[in-house]
Amino acid sequence: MNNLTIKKITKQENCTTVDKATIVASMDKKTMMTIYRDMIRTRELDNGIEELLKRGESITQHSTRGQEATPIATIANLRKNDYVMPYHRGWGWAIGKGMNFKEIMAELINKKTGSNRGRGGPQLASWENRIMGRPGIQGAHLSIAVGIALSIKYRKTDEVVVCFFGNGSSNSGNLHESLNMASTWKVPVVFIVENNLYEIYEPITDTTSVSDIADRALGHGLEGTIIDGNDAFLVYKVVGEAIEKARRGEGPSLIETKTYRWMGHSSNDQRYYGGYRSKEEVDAWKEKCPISLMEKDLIAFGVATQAELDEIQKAAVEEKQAAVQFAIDSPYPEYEDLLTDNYADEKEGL
Ligand SMILES: Cc1ncc(C[n+]2csc(CCOP(=O)(O)OP(=O)(O)O)c2C)c(N)n1
Repeated sequence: MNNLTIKKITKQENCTTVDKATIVASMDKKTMMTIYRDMIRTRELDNGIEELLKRGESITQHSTRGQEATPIATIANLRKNDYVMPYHRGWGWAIGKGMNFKEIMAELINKKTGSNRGRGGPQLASWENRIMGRPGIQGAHLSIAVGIALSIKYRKTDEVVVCFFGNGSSNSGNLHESLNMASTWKVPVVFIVENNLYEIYEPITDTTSVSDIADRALGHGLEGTIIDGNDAFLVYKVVGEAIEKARRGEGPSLIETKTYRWMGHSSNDQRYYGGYRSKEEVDAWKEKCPISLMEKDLIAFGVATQAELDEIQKAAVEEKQAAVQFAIDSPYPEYEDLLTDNYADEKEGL
Protein backbone atom coordinates (compact mmCIF):
# COMPACT_ATOMS: atom_id res chain seq x y z
CA MET A 1 0.00 0.00 0.00
CA ASN A 2 1.59 3.23 -1.12
CA ASN A 3 -1.43 5.46 -0.61
CA LEU A 4 -1.05 6.95 2.83
CA THR A 5 -3.89 8.98 4.26
CA ILE A 6 -3.40 12.45 5.67
CA LYS A 7 -6.57 13.69 7.32
CA LYS A 8 -6.87 17.39 8.17
CA ILE A 9 -9.55 18.46 10.60
CA THR A 10 -10.87 21.86 9.63
CA LYS A 11 -13.48 24.02 11.22
CA GLN A 12 -16.83 23.75 9.48
CA GLU A 13 -19.30 26.53 10.03
CA ASN A 14 -22.95 25.95 9.43
CA CYS A 15 -24.93 29.18 9.57
CA THR A 16 -28.70 29.20 9.54
CA THR A 17 -31.03 32.15 10.01
CA VAL A 18 -34.24 32.48 11.94
CA ASP A 19 -36.97 35.04 11.43
CA LYS A 20 -37.51 36.98 14.64
CA ALA A 21 -41.25 37.15 13.93
CA THR A 22 -41.34 33.34 14.10
CA ILE A 23 -39.66 33.36 17.51
CA VAL A 24 -42.07 36.01 18.78
CA ALA A 25 -45.08 34.06 17.45
CA SER A 26 -43.89 30.95 19.31
CA MET A 27 -43.68 32.73 22.68
CA ASP A 28 -46.48 33.79 25.00
CA LYS A 29 -46.77 37.39 26.11
CA LYS A 30 -46.18 36.51 29.77
CA THR A 31 -42.75 35.02 29.00
CA MET A 32 -41.72 37.96 26.82
CA MET A 33 -42.82 40.50 29.43
CA THR A 34 -41.06 38.54 32.20
CA ILE A 35 -37.81 38.63 30.23
CA TYR A 36 -38.18 42.35 29.60
CA ARG A 37 -39.10 43.06 33.23
CA ASP A 38 -36.21 41.01 34.62
CA MET A 39 -33.68 42.69 32.31
CA ILE A 40 -34.91 46.07 33.58
CA ARG A 41 -34.79 44.83 37.18
CA THR A 42 -31.24 43.58 36.62
CA ARG A 43 -30.21 47.00 35.40
CA GLU A 44 -31.94 48.63 38.35
CA LEU A 45 -30.08 46.28 40.67
CA ASP A 46 -26.88 47.63 39.11
CA ASN A 47 -28.13 51.19 39.68
CA GLY A 48 -29.01 50.38 43.29
CA ILE A 49 -25.54 48.98 43.94
CA GLU A 50 -24.03 52.16 42.53
CA GLU A 51 -26.12 54.16 44.99
CA LEU A 52 -24.82 52.02 47.84
CA LEU A 53 -21.24 52.42 46.59
CA LYS A 54 -21.66 56.21 46.56
CA ARG A 55 -22.77 56.01 50.21
CA GLY A 56 -19.48 54.29 50.99
CA GLU A 57 -20.78 50.74 51.30
CA SER A 58 -18.19 48.12 50.50
CA ILE A 59 -19.21 45.93 47.54
CA THR A 60 -17.15 44.85 44.58
CA GLN A 61 -19.61 45.18 41.74
CA HIS A 62 -19.09 43.41 38.42
CA SER A 63 -21.70 45.27 36.43
CA THR A 64 -24.04 43.38 34.12
CA ARG A 65 -24.88 46.55 32.21
CA GLY A 66 -25.06 45.75 28.50
CA GLN A 67 -25.13 41.97 29.12
CA GLU A 68 -28.61 41.55 30.62
CA ALA A 69 -30.13 39.51 27.78
CA THR A 70 -27.99 36.40 28.17
CA PRO A 71 -28.64 35.52 31.83
CA ILE A 72 -32.27 36.58 31.82
CA ALA A 73 -33.41 35.04 28.52
CA THR A 74 -31.49 31.86 29.35
CA ILE A 75 -33.09 31.43 32.76
CA ALA A 76 -36.57 32.19 31.35
CA ASN A 77 -36.35 28.63 29.96
CA LEU A 78 -35.72 27.03 33.34
CA ARG A 79 -38.04 25.43 35.85
CA LYS A 80 -37.79 26.14 39.58
CA ASN A 81 -35.94 22.87 40.25
CA ASP A 82 -33.38 23.36 37.45
CA TYR A 83 -29.91 24.34 38.61
CA VAL A 84 -27.94 27.50 37.90
CA MET A 85 -24.18 27.53 38.30
CA PRO A 86 -23.49 31.26 38.02
CA TYR A 87 -20.30 33.25 37.63
CA HIS A 88 -19.08 36.57 38.95
CA ARG A 89 -20.50 38.92 36.29
CA GLY A 90 -23.45 40.68 37.91
CA TRP A 91 -26.44 39.13 39.60
CA GLY A 92 -28.90 38.84 36.67
CA TRP A 93 -29.08 35.08 37.25
CA ALA A 94 -30.34 35.71 40.80
CA ILE A 95 -33.06 38.06 39.56
CA GLY A 96 -34.05 35.72 36.73
CA LYS A 97 -34.25 32.63 38.94
CA GLY A 98 -36.59 34.42 41.33
CA MET A 99 -34.53 35.53 44.32
CA ASN A 100 -36.09 38.33 46.33
CA PHE A 101 -34.77 41.75 45.21
CA LYS A 102 -34.64 43.24 48.71
CA GLU A 103 -32.87 40.19 50.11
CA ILE A 104 -30.29 40.30 47.31
CA MET A 105 -29.56 43.97 48.01
CA ALA A 106 -29.29 43.39 51.77
CA GLU A 107 -27.03 40.37 51.24
CA LEU A 108 -24.68 42.34 49.02
CA ILE A 109 -23.84 44.55 52.00
CA ASN A 110 -23.82 41.64 54.46
CA LYS A 111 -26.99 42.56 56.34
CA LYS A 112 -28.83 40.08 58.54
CA THR A 113 -31.98 40.33 56.36
CA GLY A 114 -30.02 39.20 53.29
CA SER A 115 -30.74 36.03 51.37
CA ASN A 116 -27.82 34.29 53.12
CA ARG A 117 -28.28 36.21 56.39
CA GLY A 118 -25.31 38.37 55.50
CA ARG A 119 -22.87 35.49 55.45
CA GLY A 120 -22.28 35.25 51.71
CA GLY A 121 -22.26 38.87 50.59
CA PRO A 122 -21.72 39.03 46.81
CA GLN A 123 -21.25 35.24 46.65
CA LEU A 124 -25.03 34.74 46.53
CA ALA A 125 -26.44 31.25 46.79
CA SER A 126 -30.00 29.99 47.11
CA TRP A 127 -30.88 26.34 47.52
CA GLU A 128 -34.59 27.14 47.18
CA ASN A 129 -33.88 28.56 43.71
CA ARG A 130 -31.19 25.96 42.93
CA ILE A 131 -28.54 28.68 42.60
CA MET A 132 -25.40 26.84 43.53
CA GLY A 133 -23.33 29.78 44.74
CA ARG A 134 -21.43 32.49 42.95
CA PRO A 135 -17.86 31.24 42.64
CA GLY A 136 -14.68 33.23 43.18
CA ILE A 137 -12.21 30.97 41.38
CA GLN A 138 -12.46 31.44 37.63
CA GLY A 139 -13.37 28.22 35.86
CA ALA A 140 -13.51 26.04 38.97
CA HIS A 141 -17.30 26.02 38.91
CA LEU A 142 -17.42 24.35 35.48
CA SER A 143 -16.68 20.91 36.88
CA ILE A 144 -19.08 21.48 39.77
CA ALA A 145 -21.81 21.99 37.16
CA VAL A 146 -20.84 18.68 35.55
CA GLY A 147 -21.00 16.99 38.97
CA ILE A 148 -24.52 18.34 39.56
CA ALA A 149 -25.54 17.16 36.09
CA LEU A 150 -24.11 13.72 36.85
CA SER A 151 -26.20 13.59 40.02
CA ILE A 152 -29.30 14.40 37.93
CA LYS A 153 -28.48 11.51 35.64
CA TYR A 154 -28.07 9.17 38.61
CA ARG A 155 -31.34 10.35 40.12
CA LYS A 156 -33.07 9.86 36.74
CA THR A 157 -34.94 13.18 36.85
CA ASP A 158 -35.41 15.55 33.93
CA GLU A 159 -33.74 18.52 35.66
CA VAL A 160 -30.95 20.42 33.90
CA VAL A 161 -27.99 22.59 34.89
CA VAL A 162 -27.10 25.85 33.22
CA CYS A 163 -23.51 26.96 33.79
CA PHE A 164 -22.44 30.51 32.96
CA PHE A 165 -18.85 31.67 32.48
CA GLY A 166 -16.81 34.35 30.76
CA ASN A 167 -14.43 34.16 27.80
CA GLY A 168 -11.49 34.55 30.22
CA SER A 169 -12.52 31.43 32.16
CA SER A 170 -12.61 29.52 28.91
CA ASN A 171 -8.80 29.54 29.10
CA SER A 172 -8.84 27.54 32.30
CA GLY A 173 -7.77 23.92 31.93
CA ASN A 174 -10.87 22.98 33.83
CA LEU A 175 -13.01 23.93 30.83
CA HIS A 176 -11.49 21.09 28.85
CA GLU A 177 -11.87 18.57 31.66
CA SER A 178 -15.47 19.65 32.18
CA LEU A 179 -16.44 19.57 28.50
CA ASN A 180 -14.80 16.20 28.13
CA MET A 181 -16.57 14.58 31.08
CA ALA A 182 -19.94 16.21 30.33
CA SER A 183 -19.77 14.98 26.75
CA THR A 184 -18.49 11.50 27.64
CA TRP A 185 -21.15 10.99 30.30
CA LYS A 186 -23.86 12.80 28.24
CA VAL A 187 -25.05 14.68 31.29
CA PRO A 188 -27.73 17.41 31.20
CA VAL A 189 -25.66 20.60 31.34
CA VAL A 190 -25.78 23.64 29.08
CA PHE A 191 -22.62 25.77 29.16
CA ILE A 192 -23.18 29.42 28.36
CA VAL A 193 -20.06 31.47 27.68
CA GLU A 194 -20.69 35.20 27.68
CA ASN A 195 -17.96 36.49 25.41
CA ASN A 196 -17.67 40.18 26.27
CA LEU A 197 -14.28 40.49 24.51
CA TYR A 198 -12.25 41.33 27.64
CA GLU A 199 -10.68 39.59 30.62
CA ILE A 200 -10.26 42.33 33.19
CA TYR A 201 -8.13 44.80 31.14
CA GLU A 202 -6.92 42.36 28.48
CA PRO A 203 -8.59 42.15 25.08
CA ILE A 204 -9.45 38.60 24.03
CA THR A 205 -6.91 38.81 21.20
CA ASP A 206 -4.07 39.04 23.80
CA THR A 207 -5.15 36.06 25.90
CA THR A 208 -7.06 33.59 23.79
CA SER A 209 -6.03 31.46 20.83
CA VAL A 210 -9.46 31.49 19.17
CA SER A 211 -11.89 34.32 18.60
CA ASP A 212 -14.87 31.98 18.94
CA ILE A 213 -14.92 30.11 22.25
CA ALA A 214 -17.53 27.74 20.78
CA ASP A 215 -14.71 26.24 18.68
CA ARG A 216 -13.54 24.53 21.85
CA ALA A 217 -16.70 22.40 21.95
CA LEU A 218 -15.71 20.54 18.80
CA GLY A 219 -12.65 18.89 20.32
CA HIS A 220 -14.81 17.37 23.02
CA GLY A 221 -17.67 16.09 20.87
CA LEU A 222 -20.19 18.74 21.84
CA GLU A 223 -22.23 20.98 19.65
CA GLY A 224 -20.94 24.57 19.80
CA THR A 225 -23.21 27.44 18.82
CA ILE A 226 -22.54 31.17 18.45
CA ILE A 227 -25.26 33.76 18.77
CA ASP A 228 -25.82 37.46 19.38
CA GLY A 229 -25.97 37.59 23.17
CA ASN A 230 -27.73 40.94 23.18
CA ASP A 231 -30.85 39.67 21.43
CA ALA A 232 -33.11 38.27 24.14
CA PHE A 233 -35.40 36.53 21.62
CA LEU A 234 -32.53 34.68 19.98
CA VAL A 235 -30.96 33.71 23.32
CA TYR A 236 -34.32 32.43 24.57
CA LYS A 237 -34.86 30.28 21.49
CA VAL A 238 -31.36 28.83 21.04
CA VAL A 239 -30.70 28.16 24.72
CA GLY A 240 -34.23 26.80 25.08
CA GLU A 241 -33.53 24.18 22.42
CA ALA A 242 -30.27 23.16 24.13
CA ILE A 243 -32.07 22.88 27.47
CA GLU A 244 -34.79 20.67 26.00
CA LYS A 245 -32.11 18.51 24.36
CA ALA A 246 -30.41 18.11 27.76
CA ARG A 247 -33.77 17.32 29.40
CA ARG A 248 -34.38 14.55 26.88
CA GLY A 249 -31.08 12.98 27.92
CA GLU A 250 -29.35 13.87 24.67
CA GLY A 251 -26.36 15.51 26.32
CA PRO A 252 -24.64 18.84 26.85
CA SER A 253 -24.15 21.90 24.63
CA LEU A 254 -21.89 24.92 24.60
CA ILE A 255 -23.43 28.21 23.53
CA GLU A 256 -21.33 31.33 23.08
CA THR A 257 -23.18 34.61 23.35
CA LYS A 258 -21.35 37.57 21.84
CA THR A 259 -21.83 40.58 24.07
CA TYR A 260 -20.01 43.47 25.74
CA ARG A 261 -19.76 45.01 29.17
CA TRP A 262 -20.40 48.72 29.22
CA MET A 263 -18.67 49.39 32.52
CA GLY A 264 -15.20 48.66 33.80
CA HIS A 265 -14.35 45.12 34.87
CA SER A 266 -15.47 45.91 38.39
CA SER A 267 -16.30 48.93 40.52
CA ASN A 268 -12.56 49.13 41.26
CA ASP A 269 -11.91 49.81 37.56
CA GLN A 270 -12.71 53.42 36.74
CA ARG A 271 -11.10 53.32 33.31
CA TYR A 272 -14.32 52.69 31.40
CA TYR A 273 -13.06 54.12 28.15
CA GLY A 274 -9.39 54.99 28.41
CA GLY A 275 -6.45 52.70 28.82
CA TYR A 276 -7.52 49.42 27.40
CA ARG A 277 -10.45 50.24 25.12
CA SER A 278 -11.66 53.19 23.11
CA LYS A 279 -14.68 55.37 23.77
CA GLU A 280 -15.78 54.66 20.19
CA GLU A 281 -15.82 50.93 20.85
CA VAL A 282 -17.84 51.26 24.06
CA ASP A 283 -20.28 53.71 22.46
CA ALA A 284 -20.80 51.43 19.45
CA TRP A 285 -21.80 48.59 21.78
CA LYS A 286 -24.10 50.89 23.73
CA GLU A 287 -26.01 51.26 20.48
CA LYS A 288 -26.67 47.52 20.75
CA CYS A 289 -28.30 47.79 24.18
CA PRO A 290 -30.23 44.55 24.81
CA ILE A 291 -32.99 46.35 26.68
CA SER A 292 -33.56 49.01 23.98
CA LEU A 293 -33.51 46.28 21.34
CA MET A 294 -36.19 44.25 23.11
CA GLU A 295 -38.23 47.38 23.75
CA LYS A 296 -38.26 48.19 20.02
CA ASP A 297 -39.16 44.59 19.15
CA LEU A 298 -42.00 44.34 21.68
CA ILE A 299 -43.57 47.45 20.22
CA ALA A 300 -42.85 46.62 16.56
CA PHE A 301 -44.39 43.14 16.89
CA GLY A 302 -47.41 44.54 18.72
CA VAL A 303 -46.68 42.60 21.90
CA ALA A 304 -46.71 45.61 24.23
CA THR A 305 -47.43 49.32 24.20
CA GLN A 306 -44.97 52.00 25.25
CA ALA A 307 -47.25 52.74 28.22
CA GLU A 308 -46.95 49.11 29.44
CA LEU A 309 -43.16 49.22 29.13
CA ASP A 310 -43.01 52.58 30.94
CA GLU A 311 -45.05 51.08 33.76
CA ILE A 312 -42.57 48.21 34.12
CA GLN A 313 -39.69 50.68 34.14
CA LYS A 314 -41.36 52.78 36.85
CA ALA A 315 -42.13 49.75 39.02
CA ALA A 316 -38.51 48.55 38.74
CA VAL A 317 -37.16 51.94 39.86
CA GLU A 318 -39.53 51.90 42.84
CA GLU A 319 -38.52 48.31 43.67
CA LYS A 320 -34.86 49.34 43.55
CA GLN A 321 -35.43 52.37 45.79
CA ALA A 322 -37.30 50.27 48.35
CA ALA A 323 -34.56 47.60 48.25
CA VAL A 324 -31.74 50.12 48.74
CA GLN A 325 -33.58 51.59 51.72
CA PHE A 326 -34.30 48.12 53.13
CA ALA A 327 -30.61 47.20 52.85
CA ILE A 328 -29.51 50.43 54.53
CA ASP A 329 -32.06 50.13 57.35
CA SER A 330 -31.38 46.45 58.04
CA PRO A 331 -29.12 45.41 60.94
CA TYR A 332 -25.82 43.57 60.61
CA PRO A 333 -25.70 40.05 62.05
CA GLU A 334 -25.18 39.84 65.82
CA TYR A 335 -22.26 38.17 67.53
CA GLU A 336 -24.57 35.22 68.42
CA ASP A 337 -25.31 34.69 64.71
CA LEU A 338 -21.75 33.50 64.30
CA LEU A 339 -22.76 30.38 66.22
CA THR A 340 -25.69 29.41 63.95
CA ASP A 341 -25.65 27.50 60.65
CA ASN A 342 -22.21 26.07 61.30
CA TYR A 343 -21.12 22.54 60.51
CA ALA A 344 -19.22 22.20 63.76
CA ASP A 345 -21.65 22.82 66.61
CA GLU A 346 -20.46 23.78 70.06
CA LYS A 347 -23.24 21.71 71.69
CA GLU A 348 -22.08 18.59 69.91
CA GLY A 349 -18.60 19.16 71.29
CA LEU A 350 -17.07 19.19 67.83
C1 LIG B 1 -8.31 31.21 39.09
C2 LIG B 1 -8.53 32.68 39.07
N1 LIG B 1 -7.62 33.48 38.45
C3 LIG B 1 -7.81 34.82 38.42
C4 LIG B 1 -8.88 35.37 39.04
C5 LIG B 1 -9.07 36.90 39.00
N2 LIG B 1 -10.17 37.24 38.08
C6 LIG B 1 -11.38 37.60 38.53
S1 LIG B 1 -12.45 37.97 37.29
C7 LIG B 1 -11.27 37.65 36.13
C8 LIG B 1 -11.54 37.84 34.66
C9 LIG B 1 -12.57 36.93 34.16
O1 LIG B 1 -12.80 37.25 32.81
P1 LIG B 1 -13.98 36.59 32.05
O2 LIG B 1 -14.03 35.14 32.38
O3 LIG B 1 -13.84 36.94 30.62
O4 LIG B 1 -15.30 37.24 32.65
P2 LIG B 1 -15.72 38.78 32.67
O5 LIG B 1 -15.13 39.38 33.92
O6 LIG B 1 -15.21 39.40 31.42
O7 LIG B 1 -17.20 38.77 32.72
C10 LIG B 1 -10.06 37.25 36.70
C11 LIG B 1 -8.84 36.90 35.95
C12 LIG B 1 -9.79 34.53 39.71
N3 LIG B 1 -10.89 35.01 40.33
N4 LIG B 1 -9.61 33.19 39.69
